[in-house]
Amino acid sequence: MFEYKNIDVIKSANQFEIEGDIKSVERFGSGHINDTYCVTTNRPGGKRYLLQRVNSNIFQNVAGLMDNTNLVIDHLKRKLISLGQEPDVEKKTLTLIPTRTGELFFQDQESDCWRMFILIEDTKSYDIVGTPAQAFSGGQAFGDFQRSLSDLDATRLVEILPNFHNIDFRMSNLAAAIAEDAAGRAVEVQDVLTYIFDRKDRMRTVLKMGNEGKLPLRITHNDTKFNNVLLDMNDNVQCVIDLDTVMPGYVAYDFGDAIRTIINSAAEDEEDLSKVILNIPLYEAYSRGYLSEAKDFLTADERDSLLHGVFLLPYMQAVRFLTDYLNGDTYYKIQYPTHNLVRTNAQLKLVHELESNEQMLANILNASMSI
Ligand code: ADP
Ligand code: GN1
Ligand code: MG
Repeated sequence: MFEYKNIDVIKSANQFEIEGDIKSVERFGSGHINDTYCVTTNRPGGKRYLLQRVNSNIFQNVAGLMDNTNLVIDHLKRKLISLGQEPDVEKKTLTLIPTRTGELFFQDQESDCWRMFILIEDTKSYDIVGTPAQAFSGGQAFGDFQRSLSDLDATRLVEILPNFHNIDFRMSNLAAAIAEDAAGRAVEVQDVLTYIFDRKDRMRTVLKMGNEGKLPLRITHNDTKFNNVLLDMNDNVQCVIDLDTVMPGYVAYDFGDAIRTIINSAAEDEEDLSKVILNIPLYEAYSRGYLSEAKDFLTADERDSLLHGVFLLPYMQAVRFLTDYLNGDTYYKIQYPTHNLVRTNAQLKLVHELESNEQMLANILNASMSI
């Protein structure tokens, strides 16, 4: 991949309507997909900005993606204003900074696309959740996000990554990766594949419910891992971020993906599998926070689907990491050659832990629904 020098990043940053002259650009955050930079200017007390190079290998329709982002942000801002929260609009939603020619993104000579947001100050995003209060706030954030978008016409959104959470699609990608074996790694992952294929029927439950017409398609976030919500310094909800995958989807996907990162006591790529254990108080807190916002709009079948999402999302994530490993690491950023395999095993250990505690997880979720 083409490596950007600071000077090139500054050049890209300068395409946007920022106030003041750029003092510095620095790498920021820990996402797996886009390259993110913090842009500081020399204006005393001035805003900082968040510049991102969108991963155009993954997002091939950047114009559609930016239209989606703009539409969603605009809808959320109008909602806040209608609730009398105008002064908080730049804190509680992302704000896009247009280019100096009024576009939503800038395409450079390498054909890479860049976009800019206001950097929301005095916020934190957590790769690993520490306290039930943080988990509760995260649940509120994503529940409120789904509710706030429930009256946005879904046909106005482009489906940016079709079949994103469709497990049949992910399994067929895995099968293709095994058949092609581009990196010659299939031989070393036979046990992992057995573990995955043993569970494939059960993991189709949400998709089956959807196909039977039991689950409404809603506008969902589709990347609800916990570092995609910003909390304030007191761990109250501030803002949902990373809107690249906002598309029609099932609520179980958002719920399951959030729980995937919250309930895991270890990092997504923990090598020591004995550390991948469940943090039940965080699960309970997220469930309560989410349902405090969502329970009134969820149907009975959607409520039933949530627990299936909890099993499905770490499983699907393992399938995706393993597919990338077999393909020779073309999708996720990696730090070392076996990174995607380590991630796969950590997700599957999580699936194992969830399966071993299924009844308790169900009981907690049911209790949270009746509060
Ligand atoms: P990726 O798709 O690579 O995950 P994100 O949009 O999630 O990219 O951004 C990466 C990280 O940057 C986030 O996890 C968060 O820590 C930080 N971040 C993103 N947007 C903002 C913002 N507007 N204000 C403050 N921090 C942000
Ligand atoms: C990616 O962009 P980021 O790091 O928030 C991925 C998610 C995965 C996640 C796993 C567009 O999310 O689907 O769940 O990594 N995003 C895309 O950490 O594929
Ligand atoms: Mg992110």
